[in-house]
Amino acid sequence: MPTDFHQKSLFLLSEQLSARGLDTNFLIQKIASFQIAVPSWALGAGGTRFGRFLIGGEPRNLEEKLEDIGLLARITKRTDAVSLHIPWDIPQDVQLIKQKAADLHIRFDAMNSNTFQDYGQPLTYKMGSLSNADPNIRKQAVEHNLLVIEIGKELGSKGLTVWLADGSNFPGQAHIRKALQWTTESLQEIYVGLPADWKLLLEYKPYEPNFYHTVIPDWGTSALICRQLGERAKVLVDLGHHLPNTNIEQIVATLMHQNMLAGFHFNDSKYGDDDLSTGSIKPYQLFLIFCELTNGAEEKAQTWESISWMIDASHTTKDPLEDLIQALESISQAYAKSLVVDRNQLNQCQLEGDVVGAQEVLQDAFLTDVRPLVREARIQSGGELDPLGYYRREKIREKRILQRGKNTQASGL
Ligand code: LRH
Ligand code: MN
Repeated sequence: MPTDFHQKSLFLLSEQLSARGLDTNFLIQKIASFQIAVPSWALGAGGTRFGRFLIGGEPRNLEEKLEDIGLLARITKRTDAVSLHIPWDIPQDVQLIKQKAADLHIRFDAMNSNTFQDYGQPLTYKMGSLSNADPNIRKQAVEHNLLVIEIGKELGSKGLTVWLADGSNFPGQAHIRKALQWTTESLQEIYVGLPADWKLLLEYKPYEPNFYHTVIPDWGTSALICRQLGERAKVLVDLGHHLPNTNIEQIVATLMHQNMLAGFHFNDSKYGDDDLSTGSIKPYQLFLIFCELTNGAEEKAQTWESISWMIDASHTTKDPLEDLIQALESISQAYAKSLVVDRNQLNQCQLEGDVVGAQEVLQDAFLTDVRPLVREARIQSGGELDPLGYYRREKIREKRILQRGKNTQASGL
């Protein structure tokens, strides 16, 4: 993209925005400071039960994962952090990993525990972890989470994300109330082990890998448990963890209203927990979610700084790094579009019951091409004008294959 095209489109947009009383430079600063964490488990080709097709040049260890995130940070300026998953990413040498991350200007966002797989621990999680009827297995799962906190403390993380696969596949298999009670008691032991400046992000999911009941299936169950744990326990919203046609922006508004929104796992989906590229299927929903977020923060329902922003995706057909470049871009665009909503006009319409007018205000913002703003925020931060173009022009994947090999497989899903 010729730079002058960018300049012209930015000039036209800033004319449009100042006509609405919006300060382009203020918006560019807001967008530039909005950083999204990248998951350590989404740097290789993701698989499904029907197969996994390697992409070539996948990172072979945590150092190489940090290199890939460092590259994304440098060319997009949309990410400055990694979210690690334990045991997939246990640092063999903590000091080396800290130095590597510091050299790449990457910080460690929330840590993720894993009690949904067996990876050589003494007792199996087949029939559940924190909710397991066997107190020894619950104890093992609690200790795993406390270990994850210890690793995170050394790396400078300030959060623990707990997602439980726990549940059942058939009626009668589980005692639903006892499973909930055991889960809550186990989480209380974990919460007690949480450093005072950490938060616990409790992720819900309606189904998969269990297909009859899941102990924490929805935002309400997660919120009820968080209330019992304490004020530093809040609800993590993974966009793919909702039954079809769920109004996710209303869930976000409700959680902000209660100051109980921990953060996001951004992705998109058509049917289930598809973990597709954010904004690739339902961009208007993503925009509406950001409208609730920016308005909730402006009206002090919950502070912007208290919310964690992370991607959680799986790449079965795309190059993981290209997919992440696209996701970072579409999240930034949804945020930018929410910033250009004419709030005064919308509030007026809501007060007057002008339903048509209200939709006009929202869609005017959604249909505003904010790409010049996001581009300008990136280049003012030292990023590439066109990160995807740069990635392809520089043949980064080809170079990774030469350096790492064609059949390397990154740890993760
Ligand atoms: C569960 C989930 C969770 C992660 C896993 C990789 O579906 O969203 O956040 O632990 O994906
Ligand atoms: Mn998730």
